[in-house]
Order: sequence, then C-alpha cells, then structure tokens
Amino acid sequence: MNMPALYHTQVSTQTWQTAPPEGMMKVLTTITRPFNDQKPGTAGLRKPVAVFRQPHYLENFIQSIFDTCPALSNAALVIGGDGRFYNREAIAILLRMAAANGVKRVVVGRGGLLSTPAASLMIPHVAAAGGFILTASHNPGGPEGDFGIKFNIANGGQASETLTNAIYQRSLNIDRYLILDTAAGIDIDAPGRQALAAMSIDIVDPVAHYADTLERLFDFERIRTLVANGKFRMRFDALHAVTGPYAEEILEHRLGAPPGTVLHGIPRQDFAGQHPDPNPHDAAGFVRLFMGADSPDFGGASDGDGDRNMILGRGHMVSPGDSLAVLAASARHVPGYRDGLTGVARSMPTSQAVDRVAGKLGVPCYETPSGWRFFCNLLDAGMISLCGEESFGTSSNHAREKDGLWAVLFWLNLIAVRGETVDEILLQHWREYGRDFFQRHDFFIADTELSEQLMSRLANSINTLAGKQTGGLTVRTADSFTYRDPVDGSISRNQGLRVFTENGGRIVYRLSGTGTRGATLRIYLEQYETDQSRQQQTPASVLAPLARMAYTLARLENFGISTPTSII
Ligand code: G16
Repeated sequence: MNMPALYHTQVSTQTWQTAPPEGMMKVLTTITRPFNDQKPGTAGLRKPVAVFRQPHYLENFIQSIFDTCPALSNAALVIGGDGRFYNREAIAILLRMAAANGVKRVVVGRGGLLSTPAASLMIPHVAAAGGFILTASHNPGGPEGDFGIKFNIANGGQASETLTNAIYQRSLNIDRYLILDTAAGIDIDAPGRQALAAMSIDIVDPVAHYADTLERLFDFERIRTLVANGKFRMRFDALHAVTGPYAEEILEHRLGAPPGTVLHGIPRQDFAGQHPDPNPHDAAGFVRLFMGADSPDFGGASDGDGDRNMILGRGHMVSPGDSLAVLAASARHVPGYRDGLTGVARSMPTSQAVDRVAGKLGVPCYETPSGWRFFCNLLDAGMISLCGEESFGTSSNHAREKDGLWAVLFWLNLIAVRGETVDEILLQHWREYGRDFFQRHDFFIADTELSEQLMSRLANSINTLAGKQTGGLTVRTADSFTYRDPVDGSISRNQGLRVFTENGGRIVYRLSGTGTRGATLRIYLEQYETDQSRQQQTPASVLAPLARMAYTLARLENFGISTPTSII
C-alpha cells in the first residue's frame, strides 16, 4: 500500500510557502481563534448543525481533544456516528485531522455508522486509544437539527468530567489546528483497508462485532424458540435512526423474527423529521400500537444513536426505573449474569426501585449524578454489574455506554425463560418489592437566565424546606446532591436538588444537560407504594399531590411557568 509520509511546515495562513518534497503529503497548520461555547454537556458537545458548520468550529474542538490527549498520536482510533446530517462531512474532516495529528490507524464503521454501544465495544476490541462518536443522541437531525461529537477513552467509556473540562479549557486558548492538505477522498462505504498519508483506515462492518457480543451474553436458543412458536408477536421501532441495521441483524436474522418485526429500520439523515427518542411523548405512535386490542406481546425501541431503550408490553410501558429493577432481580436467568451481580447503580433522579432489589440481593447500590460517565469508574473497578437511568438508559459491565438493544434482548431472554408476559413480570415484581410510581415533568424555558434564576432561588432555600407543609404533604428533608466517586474520590457538586416527603415521596429538580437551545427544567416525581391494592393506580393520579408540591416549592408560577412541555 502506498503510504506517503507527512510533510509539516509552519505557515501563518492557509497559503503554502514551500512545496512538499515529492511523495509527501502536506499538513496544513491553520490559524484559528477560540469559540467560547465548546463546553461539553451531559454527553459530549451538542449544538445546532449551523453552529458546527461555522468555519473552524468542528476543527477547533477536534484539535482541542488531540492537544489534550497527546497519547492519541501514534495510536489507533475508532470513528462512527448515528448517520445524522453532517455525519459524513464531519468524518472526512476528522480523518484529515487524525492523519495530520499522527494517528496511526483508524477504524471506521461502514457508511460512517456506529451506534454508541457498538462504538464503545469496538474501541477496546481493536485496542484503540479512544474514539469519536458523532451523535446528538435523541436530538432531532437534519440541516435545522442538531449535531454532536463525543470523545470516548480506551475502555470505551465517555471521557471523565476532568478530561472534558481540560478539553474545554484548551478550546478557550486554541490558536491553530492541523489538517492534511488533500482533497483525496476516503470511501467510507467500501469495506477494507485504505490509507491517508501514513495513517491506515479500516472500514468495518458496524454490526457484526456488536451482535456477536450480545449473542454471548444472552440465551439466543431460548429466544429463538420463543420467537418461533408463532404465538409471540413483537415489534422493534428503530425510529429511522442507527439501530435499524443492528435490530434487523439480531432480531430478524439471528433470532428468526419475521421480516417486518423491525419498524422504520432504514437510518435517515433527518430521522424522517421525527424526534428519535424512545419515550411515550416522542414515540407516541409506537406506544399506541400496544394500547389496542391487537397489541403485540412485546415491544422495544431505541434512540438516534442506539443507547436508549423503551420496553412495552400489552397495554403497558415499563418505566425505566422498574426495568432496571426487574433486570437486576432476574439477572440469574441470563447466561451473561448467571454468576450474580457485584453491585448495581442508578443515577440520582432514577426511581429507587433498584435499591430495594439490591437490598434483598445483599449487594451495594450506588447513586451517581446523571451522565453515563459516572458509572464508568464503578464498572472498571468491578463494583457494579448493572446500571441504569430514568432517561431510558440501561446497560451492564459488557460495555461502557448504555445499550438499547441489550435491554431489549435482556427482556426477551427473561420472557423466554420465565414463560410470563411483560405485565405478569411487572406485577409480580411490585408484589415482592413494592411499586415506585414515577414521572418526569419537563418544562422548556426559552430564557436560560430565567431557568438559572429559578434553580438558584430554589438551591438557596433548599436547606430551609424541612418541615414545610404543602397540600397535605410534609417535607422530611431536602438537599443539593453531591457525589463523591468511591473509586477516585473526586467530588461533583450541584447535581440536582432533592426533596423527600414524610410519606415516602421524592421530588428532584435539575436542568437538562443535553439540550442545544434554551433550557429544560426537569422535575422528577416518585412515590413508593407497598399496598398491593393500590399498586394498579395510574402514576398520574398517585403523583398529582407530589406534582403540586413540586410546582409550589419551585414557585413556578412566579416565573411564568405553568404547564409541562411533556410528562414522561
Ligand atoms: C445523556 C447521557 C445520559 C444522561 C442523559 C441525561 O443521554 O448519556 O447518561 O442520563 O443524557 O440527559 P439530560 O441532561 O438532558 O437530563 P443521551 O442518550 O442523550 O446520550
């Protein structure tokens, strides 16, 4: 293979002052100025496409990563994304910058596709020093939509807060970036090895390694039998996002589900104009399929980049906190977890259902801030086997990201082994552990300053709330959540405000860290119920008093906020 060497020269503009010696490729040192808004949020840098397309914007951020992580030079990297608008252009820039920064080898998902969990698995599989995942997750796509970039480290997990802060600091001082001066295109649709200067590029099947990994964790034979009996009907909605090819390979080809089981399986750059988030608000059409008399027995859906999941049974969506608790309680039925769990973890706003399971199993349960990266230290240290979040994310120690199809297969494995429906499994779980009614009320606030005022006013009064009575409920205790990482001792403050009531209720307030316009206030409500005769009520009716208290304590009306944008 012809691999020309690199030729560096110092330039102060994009005009070359000297020609490269024959057979060498030029590295262009482009002078740039910092942007001041490149601080990664809950999971990477997410912005409207128009922001990313400004001259130098993407390049500045990528170079800030290369400058902060010198170990990436001379190493291997994984690159792939959820296929959204601007994915291909961004990959072309990334490849030219990786070559210019001395990266030796890059592994790219064919077509530029890699779901977030598949990329997380691929990074350690090819012994890469890290990976770039091009995604804005569940945010809408297309020219008017969002784009995003996430940097994951050698274990496949998201960069820590310390690292993302260092990258951000670098982005505030950046004055140049390196890029290969070539128009030579790389064909990311052609499997096999190509080269860009001294860097080799392997275009790989984005699905095979991921599917093989899941096949080792779950009892595919039992699931095949369930699917083949002809009575069991399931649907998976890929929402025209990245999981289509993964779900078709696993559910239809390897497990034998009939063609058509996977809905909206073709990834589209704009997700067909939809919001690719598997929840009852954004995937309402799919949820409706399960509410009628002709409902399938089982449903799953995933988001833009394949890390979220929604689980449905006949007439029922499984609340993410319940799903995590059920999986933890039944893990022994699944080959990959047959030896038991070392521990479990949930993000703070997630319902406490899994805590009750951990208590009974006699294993520790950790409460972390929102953001998958907080689970990674615990996973690396072997302290937890399963973890999950209210935001429709669940996964295990097999990866360092949440994994949508993994959760779907876990449920299928349980149904196949237990011979029970989703409903039966849930009801039995509530009988044994009690039910945590749970809802999230989201309020879009166009004025970010107003949202910050609201939160800081509440934060300032949080320590005075104990004993306060509203609508028949009394505050037992209230605080601002601080996390101390039990592995490295790092402290993360201001991770949400918590209010606990005398009757076993909990309210949590935080601002979303994944939006790209305005702000979203999230209010999480939870009420624990052990009385079986009351466990069949709807979350809306059980949580109504708590919602009233939550709105009153936050003085939403004073801020001109009354109706939630969505209730999930
Ligand atoms: C991301 C993180 C999740 C986190 C979620 C919270 O999800 O990966 O760990 O729970 O954001 O979002 P917010 O800050 O908006 O509440 P994803 O699927 O967007 O990558």
